[in-house]
Amino acid sequence: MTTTYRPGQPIWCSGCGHYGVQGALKYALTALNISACDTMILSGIGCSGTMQNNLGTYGYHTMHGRVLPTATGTALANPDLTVIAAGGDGDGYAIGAGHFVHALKRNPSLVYIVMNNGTYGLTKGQDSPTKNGPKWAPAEEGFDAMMLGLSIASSSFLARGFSGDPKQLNSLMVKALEHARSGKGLALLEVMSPCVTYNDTYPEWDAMTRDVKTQDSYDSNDKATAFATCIRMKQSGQIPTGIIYQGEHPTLESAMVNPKLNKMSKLVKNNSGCQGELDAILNGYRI
Ligand SMILES: Cc1ncc(C[n+]2csc(CCOP(=O)(O)OP(=O)(O)O)c2C)c(N)n1
Ligand code: SF4
Ligand SMILES: [Mg+2]
Repeated sequence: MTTTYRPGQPIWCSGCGHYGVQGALKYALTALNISACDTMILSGIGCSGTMQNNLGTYGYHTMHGRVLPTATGTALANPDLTVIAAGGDGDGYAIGAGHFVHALKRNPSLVYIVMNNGTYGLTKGQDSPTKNGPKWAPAEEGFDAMMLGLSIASSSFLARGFSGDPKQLNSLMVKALEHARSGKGLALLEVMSPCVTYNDTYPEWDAMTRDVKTQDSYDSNDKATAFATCIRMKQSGQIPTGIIYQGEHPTLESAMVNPKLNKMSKLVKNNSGCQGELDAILNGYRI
Protein backbone atom coordinates (compact mmCIF):
# COMPACT_ATOMS: atom_id res chain seq x y z
CA MET A 1 0.00 0.00 0.00
CA THR A 2 1.27 3.51 -0.79
CA THR A 3 0.43 6.33 1.61
CA THR A 4 0.75 9.96 0.59
CA TYR A 5 2.79 11.82 3.17
CA ARG A 6 1.64 15.25 4.30
CA PRO A 7 4.06 17.71 5.89
CA GLY A 8 3.44 18.32 9.61
CA GLN A 9 3.84 21.25 11.97
CA PRO A 10 7.25 21.81 13.63
CA ILE A 11 7.67 20.28 17.10
CA TRP A 12 9.96 23.13 18.19
CA CYS A 13 9.54 25.37 21.26
CA SER A 14 8.17 28.79 20.53
CA GLY A 15 11.08 31.09 19.60
CA CYS A 16 13.53 28.27 18.66
CA GLY A 17 16.12 29.45 16.14
CA HIS A 18 15.36 26.45 13.92
CA TYR A 19 12.16 28.21 12.73
CA GLY A 20 14.39 30.88 11.17
CA VAL A 21 16.44 28.21 9.37
CA GLN A 22 13.34 26.53 7.98
CA GLY A 23 11.97 29.92 6.91
CA ALA A 24 15.19 30.71 5.03
CA LEU A 25 15.20 27.30 3.36
CA LYS A 26 11.59 27.74 2.20
CA TYR A 27 12.44 31.23 0.97
CA ALA A 28 15.44 30.02 -1.03
CA LEU A 29 13.66 27.01 -2.57
CA THR A 30 10.88 29.32 -3.72
CA ALA A 31 13.22 32.09 -4.91
CA LEU A 32 15.16 29.60 -7.04
CA ASN A 33 11.98 27.91 -8.24
CA ILE A 34 13.12 24.47 -7.08
CA SER A 35 10.16 22.13 -7.00
CA ALA A 36 9.48 19.81 -4.08
CA CYS A 37 9.62 16.72 -6.30
CA ASP A 38 13.21 17.59 -7.27
CA THR A 39 14.35 18.08 -3.68
CA MET A 40 15.47 15.64 -1.00
CA ILE A 41 16.05 16.78 2.59
CA LEU A 42 17.95 14.38 4.81
CA SER A 43 18.28 15.10 8.49
CA GLY A 44 20.34 14.08 11.48
CA ILE A 45 18.95 13.33 14.95
CA GLY A 46 17.96 16.17 17.25
CA CYS A 47 15.40 18.98 17.34
CA SER A 48 17.15 20.22 14.18
CA GLY A 49 16.71 16.75 12.73
CA THR A 50 12.98 17.10 12.25
CA MET A 51 12.96 19.73 9.53
CA GLN A 52 12.29 17.21 6.76
CA ASN A 53 8.95 16.41 8.40
CA ASN A 54 7.70 19.96 7.86
CA LEU A 55 8.35 20.48 4.16
CA GLY A 56 6.68 18.80 1.21
CA THR A 57 9.91 17.54 -0.39
CA TYR A 58 11.28 14.01 -0.30
CA GLY A 59 12.74 13.37 3.13
CA TYR A 60 14.80 10.88 5.07
CA HIS A 61 15.66 10.75 8.77
CA THR A 62 19.14 9.28 9.04
CA MET A 63 20.99 7.76 12.00
CA HIS A 64 22.67 10.11 14.51
CA GLY A 65 25.80 11.62 12.93
CA ARG A 66 25.28 9.87 9.59
CA VAL A 67 23.50 12.51 7.56
CA LEU A 68 26.49 13.35 5.36
CA PRO A 69 27.38 9.86 4.05
CA THR A 70 23.69 9.22 3.41
CA ALA A 71 23.27 12.54 1.59
CA THR A 72 26.44 11.92 -0.42
CA GLY A 73 25.09 8.57 -1.60
CA THR A 74 21.78 10.21 -2.50
CA ALA A 75 23.49 12.91 -4.57
CA LEU A 76 25.66 10.38 -6.38
CA ALA A 77 22.73 8.09 -7.14
CA ASN A 78 20.59 10.88 -8.58
CA PRO A 79 22.59 13.92 -9.70
CA ASP A 80 19.38 15.70 -10.78
CA LEU A 81 18.11 15.97 -7.20
CA THR A 82 18.75 19.03 -5.07
CA VAL A 83 20.15 17.33 -1.98
CA ILE A 84 20.03 19.12 1.36
CA ALA A 85 21.48 17.61 4.52
CA ALA A 86 20.36 19.29 7.75
CA GLY A 87 21.26 18.64 11.36
CA GLY A 88 22.51 20.00 14.65
CA ASP A 89 25.91 20.87 16.05
CA GLY A 90 25.83 17.74 18.23
CA ASP A 91 24.91 15.57 15.28
CA GLY A 92 27.47 17.06 12.89
CA TYR A 93 30.41 18.04 15.08
CA ALA A 94 30.41 15.32 17.78
CA ILE A 95 29.18 11.87 16.72
CA GLY A 96 29.33 12.91 13.04
CA ALA A 97 32.68 14.73 13.18
CA GLY A 98 34.60 12.14 11.17
CA HIS A 99 32.07 12.24 8.36
CA PHE A 100 32.07 16.04 8.49
CA VAL A 101 35.83 16.26 7.87
CA HIS A 102 35.70 13.75 5.04
CA ALA A 103 32.71 15.39 3.36
CA LEU A 104 34.59 18.71 3.29
CA LYS A 105 37.56 16.85 1.86
CA ARG A 106 35.50 15.02 -0.80
CA ASN A 107 33.42 18.02 -1.86
CA PRO A 108 30.20 16.33 -3.10
CA SER A 109 27.66 18.75 -4.62
CA LEU A 110 25.05 19.12 -1.88
CA VAL A 111 24.03 21.64 0.77
CA TYR A 112 24.80 20.93 4.44
CA ILE A 113 22.96 23.11 6.94
CA VAL A 114 24.19 22.86 10.52
CA MET A 115 21.99 24.43 13.21
CA ASN A 116 24.46 25.46 15.89
CA ASN A 117 22.88 26.21 19.27
CA GLY A 118 25.78 25.21 21.53
CA THR A 119 23.67 22.47 23.10
CA TYR A 120 21.94 19.13 22.63
CA GLY A 121 18.41 20.52 22.55
CA LEU A 122 16.49 17.27 22.08
CA THR A 123 18.17 15.51 25.01
CA LYS A 124 17.55 18.49 27.31
CA GLY A 125 20.54 20.75 27.28
CA GLN A 126 23.90 18.97 27.54
CA ASP A 127 26.81 21.09 26.26
CA SER A 128 27.70 20.49 22.62
CA PRO A 129 31.19 20.75 21.00
CA THR A 130 30.63 24.40 20.02
CA LYS A 131 29.98 25.55 23.59
CA ASN A 132 32.63 27.90 24.95
CA GLY A 133 33.63 26.88 28.47
CA PRO A 134 31.45 23.80 28.90
CA LYS A 135 30.58 22.89 32.52
CA TRP A 136 32.90 19.89 32.52
CA ALA A 137 35.90 21.78 31.01
CA PRO A 138 35.56 25.53 31.62
CA ALA A 139 38.87 26.41 29.92
CA GLU A 140 37.92 24.68 26.67
CA GLU A 141 37.10 26.83 23.65
CA GLY A 142 34.19 25.81 21.42
CA PHE A 143 34.78 24.02 18.13
CA ASP A 144 34.63 26.34 15.11
CA ALA A 145 33.47 24.68 11.88
CA MET A 146 34.44 27.64 9.67
CA MET A 147 38.05 27.54 10.90
CA LEU A 148 38.18 23.79 10.30
CA GLY A 149 36.66 24.24 6.83
CA LEU A 150 39.26 26.87 5.97
CA SER A 151 42.02 24.44 6.88
CA ILE A 152 40.81 21.81 4.39
CA ALA A 153 42.25 22.44 0.94
CA SER A 154 39.31 21.01 -1.00
CA SER A 155 36.47 22.81 0.81
CA SER A 156 34.62 25.02 -1.69
CA PHE A 157 31.87 26.94 0.16
CA LEU A 158 31.79 27.98 3.81
CA ALA A 159 29.19 30.37 5.18
CA ARG A 160 27.69 31.26 8.53
CA GLY A 161 24.38 32.95 9.27
CA PHE A 162 22.28 33.77 12.32
CA SER A 163 18.59 33.01 12.85
CA GLY A 164 18.24 36.53 14.25
CA ASP A 165 19.26 38.05 10.89
CA PRO A 166 16.78 36.62 8.35
CA LYS A 167 17.81 38.97 5.56
CA GLN A 168 21.41 37.78 5.59
CA LEU A 169 20.33 34.17 6.19
CA ASN A 170 17.95 34.14 3.21
CA SER A 171 20.69 35.40 0.95
CA LEU A 172 23.24 32.85 2.26
CA MET A 173 20.73 30.02 1.78
CA VAL A 174 20.19 31.06 -1.87
CA LYS A 175 23.96 31.19 -2.45
CA ALA A 176 24.50 27.78 -0.82
CA LEU A 177 21.82 26.19 -3.00
CA GLU A 178 23.22 27.85 -6.13
CA HIS A 179 26.72 26.54 -5.33
CA ALA A 180 25.61 22.94 -4.88
CA ARG A 181 23.09 22.95 -7.73
CA SER A 182 25.62 24.24 -10.21
CA GLY A 183 27.82 21.25 -9.36
CA LYS A 184 30.52 23.22 -7.54
CA GLY A 185 30.62 21.00 -4.47
CA LEU A 186 29.66 20.98 -0.81
CA ALA A 187 28.01 24.16 0.44
CA LEU A 188 28.37 24.26 4.22
CA LEU A 189 25.99 26.74 5.83
CA GLU A 190 26.27 26.91 9.60
CA VAL A 191 23.46 28.83 11.24
CA MET A 192 23.78 30.23 14.76
CA SER A 193 20.32 29.03 15.81
CA PRO A 194 19.64 29.62 19.51
CA CYS A 195 17.90 27.07 21.74
CA VAL A 196 15.65 29.35 23.76
CA THR A 197 14.88 26.60 26.29
CA TYR A 198 18.35 25.33 27.24
CA ASN A 199 20.87 27.89 25.94
CA ASP A 200 19.23 31.19 25.04
CA THR A 201 22.03 33.04 23.27
CA TYR A 202 19.91 35.44 21.17
CA PRO A 203 21.12 38.68 22.89
CA GLU A 204 24.74 37.49 23.08
CA TRP A 205 24.92 36.38 19.44
CA ASP A 206 23.04 39.42 18.25
CA ALA A 207 25.87 41.53 19.70
CA MET A 208 28.71 39.24 18.58
CA THR A 209 27.82 38.31 14.98
CA ARG A 210 29.50 40.47 12.35
CA ASP A 211 29.54 39.97 8.57
CA VAL A 212 33.06 39.46 7.23
CA LYS A 213 32.19 42.02 4.54
CA THR A 214 32.65 44.68 7.23
CA GLN A 215 36.34 43.78 7.55
CA ASP A 216 38.88 45.78 5.56
CA SER A 217 39.60 44.16 2.18
CA TYR A 218 38.17 40.76 3.19
CA ASP A 219 38.74 38.33 0.33
CA SER A 220 36.37 35.35 0.43
CA ASN A 221 38.35 33.67 -2.37
CA ASP A 222 41.53 33.49 -0.32
CA LYS A 223 41.63 30.93 2.49
CA ALA A 224 44.83 32.23 4.08
CA THR A 225 43.66 35.81 4.57
CA ALA A 226 40.14 34.65 5.47
CA PHE A 227 41.66 32.45 8.19
CA ALA A 228 43.74 35.31 9.58
CA THR A 229 40.80 37.72 9.59
CA CYS A 230 38.42 35.21 11.23
CA ILE A 231 40.98 34.47 13.98
CA ARG A 232 41.38 38.20 14.61
CA MET A 233 37.59 38.68 14.77
CA LYS A 234 37.23 35.77 17.20
CA GLN A 235 40.01 37.12 19.40
CA SER A 236 38.15 40.40 19.66
CA GLY A 237 34.96 38.61 20.72
CA GLN A 238 33.16 38.58 17.36
CA ILE A 239 31.49 35.71 15.52
CA PRO A 240 32.32 36.01 11.80
CA THR A 241 29.27 35.54 9.55
CA GLY A 242 28.54 35.81 5.82
CA ILE A 243 30.42 34.12 2.99
CA ILE A 244 33.57 33.04 4.79
CA TYR A 245 34.97 31.29 1.72
CA GLN A 246 33.83 30.44 -1.80
CA GLY A 247 36.10 28.98 -4.42
CA GLU A 248 36.60 26.27 -7.01
CA HIS A 249 37.75 22.73 -6.38
CA PRO A 250 37.05 19.46 -8.20
CA THR A 251 33.98 17.74 -6.78
CA LEU A 252 33.58 14.15 -5.64
CA GLU A 253 31.35 13.30 -8.59
CA SER A 254 33.68 14.86 -11.17
CA ALA A 255 36.67 13.05 -9.71
CA MET A 256 35.01 9.66 -9.47
CA VAL A 257 37.38 7.24 -11.07
CA ASN A 258 35.20 4.19 -10.59
CA PRO A 259 33.46 3.66 -13.93
CA LYS A 260 31.18 1.07 -12.35
CA LEU A 261 29.72 3.66 -9.99
CA ASN A 262 29.44 6.27 -12.73
CA LYS A 263 27.57 3.81 -14.89
CA MET A 264 25.29 2.85 -11.99
CA SER A 265 24.38 6.53 -11.40
CA LYS A 266 23.36 6.87 -15.02
CA LEU A 267 21.24 3.72 -14.97
CA VAL A 268 19.42 4.80 -11.80
CA LYS A 269 18.97 8.29 -13.25
CA ASN A 270 17.48 7.04 -16.49
CA ASN A 271 15.39 4.42 -14.69
CA SER A 272 15.80 2.57 -17.92
CA GLY A 273 14.61 -0.80 -16.75
CA CYS A 274 18.13 -2.23 -16.99
CA GLN A 275 17.77 -4.51 -13.97
CA GLY A 276 20.06 -7.09 -15.56
CA GLU A 277 22.81 -4.54 -16.10
CA LEU A 278 22.45 -3.18 -12.56
CA ASP A 279 22.66 -6.70 -11.14
CA ALA A 280 25.80 -7.33 -13.17
CA ILE A 281 27.42 -4.17 -11.79
CA LEU A 282 26.44 -5.03 -8.21
CA ASN A 283 27.71 -8.60 -8.70
CA GLY A 284 31.05 -7.06 -9.64
CA TYR A 285 31.38 -5.89 -6.03
CA ARG A 286 30.60 -9.30 -4.53
CA ILE A 287 33.55 -11.37 -3.44
C1 LIG B 1 23.46 6.77 18.46
C2 LIG B 1 22.74 7.77 19.29
N1 LIG B 1 23.35 8.34 20.35
C3 LIG B 1 22.72 9.27 21.11
C4 LIG B 1 21.45 9.63 20.82
C5 LIG B 1 20.74 10.65 21.69
N2 LIG B 1 20.60 11.94 21.05
C6 LIG B 1 19.47 12.29 20.41
S1 LIG B 1 19.55 13.83 19.78
C7 LIG B 1 21.11 14.06 20.38
C8 LIG B 1 21.86 15.35 20.21
C9 LIG B 1 21.12 16.40 19.50
O1 LIG B 1 21.85 17.60 19.49
P1 LIG B 1 22.02 18.44 18.16
O2 LIG B 1 22.49 17.59 17.07
O3 LIG B 1 22.89 19.60 18.51
O4 LIG B 1 20.53 18.90 17.80
P2 LIG B 1 19.54 19.92 18.54
O5 LIG B 1 18.58 19.07 19.30
O6 LIG B 1 20.36 20.79 19.44
O7 LIG B 1 18.91 20.67 17.41
C10 LIG B 1 21.56 12.93 21.05
C11 LIG B 1 22.88 12.80 21.70
C12 LIG B 1 20.82 9.03 19.69
N3 LIG B 1 19.57 9.37 19.33
N4 LIG B 1 21.47 8.11 18.96
S1 SF4 C 1 14.69 22.37 23.04
FE1 SF4 C 1 15.85 24.06 22.14
S2 SF4 C 1 16.53 23.32 20.12
FE2 SF4 C 1 14.83 22.00 20.82
S3 SF4 C 1 12.98 22.92 19.95
FE3 SF4 C 1 13.23 23.75 22.02
S4 SF4 C 1 14.35 25.67 21.72
FE4 SF4 C 1 14.61 24.46 19.84
MG1 LIG D 1 22.37 21.51 19.03
